[in-house]
Amino acid sequence: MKLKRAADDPVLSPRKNITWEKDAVFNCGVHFEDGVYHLLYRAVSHKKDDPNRSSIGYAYSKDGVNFKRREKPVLSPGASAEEAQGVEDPRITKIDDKYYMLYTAYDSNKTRIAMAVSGDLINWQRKGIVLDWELFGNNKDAALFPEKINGRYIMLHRPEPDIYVSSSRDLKKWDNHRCIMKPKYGWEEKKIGAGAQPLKTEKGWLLIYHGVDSDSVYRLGAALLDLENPTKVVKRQSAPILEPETDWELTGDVNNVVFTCGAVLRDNQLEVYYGGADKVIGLARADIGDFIN
Ligand code: BMA
Repeated sequence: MKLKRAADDPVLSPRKNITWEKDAVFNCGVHFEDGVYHLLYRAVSHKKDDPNRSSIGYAYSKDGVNFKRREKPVLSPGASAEEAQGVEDPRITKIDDKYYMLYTAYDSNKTRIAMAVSGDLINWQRKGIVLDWELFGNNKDAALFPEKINGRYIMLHRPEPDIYVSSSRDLKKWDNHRCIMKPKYGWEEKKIGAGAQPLKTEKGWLLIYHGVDSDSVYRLGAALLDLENPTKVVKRQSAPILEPETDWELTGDVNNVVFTCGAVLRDNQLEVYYGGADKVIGLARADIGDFIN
């Protein structure tokens, strides 16, 4: 499987007149429902003595390409000591009638996984840190599965350099921690991490993830996890499905990066929203038919 860019240009770029997102908009979670694409994206405003402080903004679209944005962020940094330096990389999952956002809480030293819950994707209630820092150290790249499996909620996360799965009865206490994927191919030699929220197919959970090579180039890859036992990797493609090629993927705030936090699957059409060089948001698509069969 290979992703094909929907256009030569990004679908979302920073709004220069909006302070909190004037310098970068990138890594976004996406949720598609009733004909509307909802994006929750990481936005950055650089200040000379305070670079790289992230908020999370909201955008929506009917065609998946032309987005309208809210004036204000839906989540701002600084609500707690853990989030003092930013809220980053949101991943969205709908379970029953609630939306869950897992995001990175950054305090300028440690990264932790945090959760927020919403009924409308705009008003979010913080639920705090998901796994104690003492358990895994720095952790991020977390995403929830859209349904319980064997009565338990399932979460992907990434203590460096591997992808883990943990489960929970109540979304509060997490256990059954299992490493499910380690770096394997040259392009993911340094580390891997979950990308988009897991997408259900009849052949397994489709996982679009990122891999980082020894030169810190970020690429995207694809794997399939067993439907009933998502700790089992059924398939993993050896070649990346997307790598930095366009100017806006090669050059930005962090060069040579394609990084996803969200994708939509409609029939066999996969639509991946991704950050280009930590600066803009691009869209690329693929037919997953050959990959899952
Ligand atoms: C990762 C995350 C992402 C970022 C990537 C490349 O560690 O912080 O938000 O896109 O690095 O800089």
